[in-house]
Amino acid sequence: MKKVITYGTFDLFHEGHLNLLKRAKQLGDYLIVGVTTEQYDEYRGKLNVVDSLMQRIENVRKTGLADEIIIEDHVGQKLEDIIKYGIDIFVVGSDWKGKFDYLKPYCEVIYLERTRGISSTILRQKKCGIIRLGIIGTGRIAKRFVQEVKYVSGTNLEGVYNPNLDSAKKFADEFELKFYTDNLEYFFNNIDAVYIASPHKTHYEYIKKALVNNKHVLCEKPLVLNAIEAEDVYTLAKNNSLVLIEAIKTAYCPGFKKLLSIAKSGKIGKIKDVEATFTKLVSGQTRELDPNENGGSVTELASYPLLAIIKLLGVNYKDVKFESLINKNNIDLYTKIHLKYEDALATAKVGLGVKSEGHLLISGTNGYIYVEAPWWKTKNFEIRYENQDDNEKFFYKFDGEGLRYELSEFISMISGNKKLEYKLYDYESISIIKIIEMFLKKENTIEIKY
Ligand code: C2G
Repeated sequence: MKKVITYGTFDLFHEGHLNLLKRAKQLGDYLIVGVTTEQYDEYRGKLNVVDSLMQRIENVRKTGLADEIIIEDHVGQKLEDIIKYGIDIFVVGSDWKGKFDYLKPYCEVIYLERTRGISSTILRQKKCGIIRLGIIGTGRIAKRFVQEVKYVSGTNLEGVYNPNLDSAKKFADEFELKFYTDNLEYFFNNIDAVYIASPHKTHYEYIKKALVNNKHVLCEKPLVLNAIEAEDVYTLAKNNSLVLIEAIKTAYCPGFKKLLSIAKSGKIGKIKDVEATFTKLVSGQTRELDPNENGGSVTELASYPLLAIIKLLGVNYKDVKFESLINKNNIDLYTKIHLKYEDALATAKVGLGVKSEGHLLISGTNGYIYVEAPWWKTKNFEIRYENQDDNEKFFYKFDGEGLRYELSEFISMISGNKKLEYKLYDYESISIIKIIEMFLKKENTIEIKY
C-alpha cells in the first residue's frame, strides 16, 4: 500500500486546496492530511488564519479525500510522521519548492503545481472570500513580496501588471501567476486589491486608477512625493470606502507595535528625544542613485525613521531642518533631518553612501529605550535606567522579510475579519510625506558637496 502525506492550514477552504488533495490522493492508496494548529501557524509565521482548527479539519473531512486526518503542532513533526506512519510520498504545493527537500532521504518528495487562480464564483459569494491580489511592478521588492504572500491567509496572488510585457511575463512564469498583462483595464478587472511596487513617481497615477476602478491599494513607500497628492488619494479612498495603506513594513510588525505601547506607557518618563537611523550602502547605476527616479537617501529611506518619530512624538512638530551631503548628480547620499517639537527633539539619519549604526534611541525623563540595529525589523529592545539593575529586555518575532505584516493588515482591513486598529493613520502618512516634500523643495536645507 502506497502511503501519501500532505499538510496545510486549509483556511477558507478553496479550490487550490481541493485540487492539491485530489492530486495527492491519486498518487497513492492512502492519504494522510495534516492540519496545522493555531499555535504552530503562529510559530511558522502564518498570519490571518480565520477558521478554527475544528472548522478547517471539518472542511478537509468533507472532501472525502483524506483516509486519515492528523494535527500538525510542532516543528520537526513532518519527519517524525513520515517514519511513524511509514510514508512513501510527501506532497506539497509548488509555492514551497525546495523547502522540503530535507525529507528526501526518508521518502519521495513531490511539489505539485499550485492552483494559479482562486476566483470561482462560489468562493466570491462566501462571506470571507479569498481576496484576489495583483502586483504592479516586477522589481526587487515585488519579488520579495511574492515570497511572503503564502504566509497570509485569505488572499491569492493572481496576476502582475508591467507596461513592459516581457518583464510581466517573466515574473508571472517565475512565480506561477494566473495572468500577466500590460493592459491596466484588464488587470483591474481581474483582481480585488493591488500592491503597487513600481518606481516612486508612478505611484500617484496608479493609486488613483486603482481607486477609481474600485480596488483596494497597498502601496510602497513613499506613497507619493507631495502632501497634496497624498491628501487627494486618501480622500478618494475614503469616499469610495476602499482601503489605502502605505507599505512602511515596520508600522505593521508586532515588535514595533509593542515598542510604541511601552515607550508611551510612561516607563521611561516623558519622551524628550528620538534618534532613528537607517543607512544602506549602494553603488553603481541603481534606481536609488538615479536623479530621474527620484533617488536619494531621503526618498529611499526616510519613511522609516520618520515613522518612528511621528509615531512617538506626533505630527505637530514646530520646525524641520535638513543637512545633506550631495553628489555631483544632486543625489543626497547622507542626510540628517532635525525636528523640533514644543517640548522634544528628534533626529532622523539616512544614508546611501555613508554607513552608520541602524539603531533607534528613545530618550525620556526616567530612562531610555535602545532598539538594536536593524531597529526597523523590531526584534529586541532594552529599557535602560540610571540604575542598570532595573534594565529590562524585550524580544519579539519578525518573520521572513516582514512584508507579510503589512499584507496581513491590508487583507484584514479589507475583509473586516479582525478588529485591527490602523497601524499607520492617513494623517501620519501625510505628515511623513510632507517632510519628504520639504526636502525635495530644498526648504531649510544645508547642502554640502560629497
Ligand atoms: N495550495 C495550492 N494552490 C494554491 C494555494 C495552496 O496548491 N493556490 C496548496 C499549498 O501549496 C499546500 C496546500 O494547498 O500544499 C495547503 O495550503 P495552505 O493551507 O496555505 O497551507 P500551507 O501554509 O501551504 O502549509 O505545514 C504546513 C505545510 O507546510 C503547508
